[in-house]
Amino acid sequence: MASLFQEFRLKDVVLRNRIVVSPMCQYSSDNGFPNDWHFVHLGSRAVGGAGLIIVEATAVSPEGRISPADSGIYLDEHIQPFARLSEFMKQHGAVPGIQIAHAGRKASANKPWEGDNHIDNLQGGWDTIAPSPVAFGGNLTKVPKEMSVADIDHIRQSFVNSAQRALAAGYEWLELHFAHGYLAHEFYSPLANQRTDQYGGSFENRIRFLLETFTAVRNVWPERLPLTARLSVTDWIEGGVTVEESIELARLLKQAGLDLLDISHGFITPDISQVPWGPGFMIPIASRMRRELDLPVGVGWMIVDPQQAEDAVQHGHTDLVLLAREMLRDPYWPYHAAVKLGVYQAAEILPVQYARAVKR
Ligand code: 8CM
Repeated sequence: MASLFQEFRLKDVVLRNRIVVSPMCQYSSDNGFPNDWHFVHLGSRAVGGAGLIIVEATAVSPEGRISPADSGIYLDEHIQPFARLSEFMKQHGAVPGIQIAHAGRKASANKPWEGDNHIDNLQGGWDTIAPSPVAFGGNLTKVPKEMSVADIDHIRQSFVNSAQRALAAGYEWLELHFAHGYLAHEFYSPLANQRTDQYGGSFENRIRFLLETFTAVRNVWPERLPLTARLSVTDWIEGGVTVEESIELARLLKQAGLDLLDISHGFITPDISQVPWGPGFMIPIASRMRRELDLPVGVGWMIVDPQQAEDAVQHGHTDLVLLAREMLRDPYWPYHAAVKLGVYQAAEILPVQYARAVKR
């Protein structure tokens, strides 16, 4: 059996394989509510055979949405429509996960296909908040309001409340979005955090929001279910966060109960010129972190070829492989990967309605 198709157990959750649908914003919600688009998008990928499906970055508060069309889990009314999604994913053998997020200074933006730029408050945008009053730059020119300690307490509690709603909605895997230049990463990176209080300056202070938020969520998220975090482990820029620092941060998160680290990178500034783009370029970093931390990891980025995914798992570089764009191209990527890797009875990856008609 290919390593990619071996089960993966984490706490009380068992994934049928190592293939994960990475959280991908659909910019298709109204006031945070997921709808039929999300049902089909996520449902198709459950039918397609993924082991774990992580619902897109879902905002913990309205002003934490990247765009007005982001999904959110900041109202109790959101629970039921999210439950409809998780139930279908479970029926088709996928574990339903969800990523909860706050976009910080990158919030209040247009959809990517409508410009990706900040929306003026007179046109439906809103005031953004962040650790420091420093704009992201590029298309995102709004200067955020510097968060007070009361604001920080409030957002930490919003993460807790959203985690409880995700649990009530049947999700079995929770990921905290600590990456991609959004709020938590803005605290972590000196490129966005210029605070002089207990939340800025030293490494210990810059990680305080992340550790406190993680710990507060861990206190309400059941021990039996995985709690993970996606971290931008490097900013790729002089003066930004480094893999070495991130190993130290992950060590502290592990002590606080982190079950798996979802290894990502960058996007704290619009300058992505130093990112070493290429197929599976994050795999070597994941491999190092997995080894040094002795912690399960997942990794994505430009993983397209089933053999590359298989090698990454087989050689112990990663526990899970996250696919994003490639899953948009092909919701049946797990089935096609099984055929390519010569998995016996690949058709059984498909639901019975399809498998009976498919010969291999
Ligand atoms: C959009 C495009 C590409 C990305 C993204 C998003 C939105 C949220 C996020 O990452 O975390 O990598």
